[in-house]
Amino acid sequence: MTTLAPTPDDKFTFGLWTVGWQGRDPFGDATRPALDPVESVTRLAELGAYGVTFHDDDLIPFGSDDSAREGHLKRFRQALDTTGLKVPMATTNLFTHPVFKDGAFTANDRDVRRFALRKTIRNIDLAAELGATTYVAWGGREGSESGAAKDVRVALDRLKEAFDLLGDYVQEQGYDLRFAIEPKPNEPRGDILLPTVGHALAFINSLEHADRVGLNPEVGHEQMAGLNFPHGIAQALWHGKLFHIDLNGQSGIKFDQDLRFGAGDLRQAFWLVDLLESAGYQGPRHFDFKPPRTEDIDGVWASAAGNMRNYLALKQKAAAFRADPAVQAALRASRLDELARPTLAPAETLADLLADRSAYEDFDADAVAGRGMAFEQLDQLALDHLLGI
Ligand SMILES: [Mn+2]
Repeated sequence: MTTLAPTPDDKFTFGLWTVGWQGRDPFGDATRPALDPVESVTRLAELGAYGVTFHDDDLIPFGSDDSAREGHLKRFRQALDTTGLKVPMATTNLFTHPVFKDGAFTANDRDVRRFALRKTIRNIDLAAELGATTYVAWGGREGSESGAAKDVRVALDRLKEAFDLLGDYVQEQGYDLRFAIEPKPNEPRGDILLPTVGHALAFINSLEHADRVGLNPEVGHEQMAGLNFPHGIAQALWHGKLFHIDLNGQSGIKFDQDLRFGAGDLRQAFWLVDLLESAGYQGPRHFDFKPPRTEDIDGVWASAAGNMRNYLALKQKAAAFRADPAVQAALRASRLDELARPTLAPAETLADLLADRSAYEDFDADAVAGRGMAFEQLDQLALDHLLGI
């Protein structure tokens, strides 16, 4: 067993809002004091992280004047310089201030939409200056609680308008920056636009700067909709759209738990790490979790460290699973190699298929139906590896 101690080479990143969450929820007040972003940067660097990410308001409280803004940024830049932590991603808070109660880019109020664009562009400038190459867009309040309140087709026009304008801006400025849309089915709105990976992938196709827009899927968000997260990630990879990823834990269909990665559905976490590592995903392994409000500050850092430890442990388990000769035999028994073969032979045509009597007229469906797939044996081997048997 090699070390489970993370290093910057592992590309682990954390949002300032994760460790900085004070534990305020819809039913209770904060259980922890505010955390200075400088302390977060310092502690995360000590734990072995590669970088930090932020919403504009995490770093610069909403409404700060220019001199206060510069003061916050100066301290943050100093902390980055001292620790060597990177800022690979940034995003905009378009959900906390009451002005965004009906959304931002799709708010019915036009002046709110214009303000949201200006707020985003201002933080895009900062993101580019700090070296970020991904700009995440989570449409937390782009949605509704009731039917007539939101004309969804028109709202999607406005959402496209926003991404087209932001793409124009980034292109005009010459920034090396791509957008990553983060789907979520609900919470805080009753229903949110672009609720799943699939909805967002389809939407991106309609954008003027489609090449510059991809996804930032979050484990818990897909699982809140009962979906298989590794399947969603596999499809995002297949489309070349996995620009970034939010790792955390979720126990089934309930409120957005934001548990540390590895908590919640451990089997999906295993298959996710297996997928990311075998697919050669190069982006940051970004944790978007919330240390539960039961924890004091020591618990916050224990929770943060647990994310990275669990990822590295699952990476070891997945590598051992793939390298196991028994697994390789089981994969063949389950005909994964056959799935990889095109259904028509090289140079074979559709006419050839239609003329192939063995494919239809002489095909013995009952005999073929009798073949076992041997998936249970394969899956048990995975579970054995995961359990360390
Ligand atoms: Mn979440």
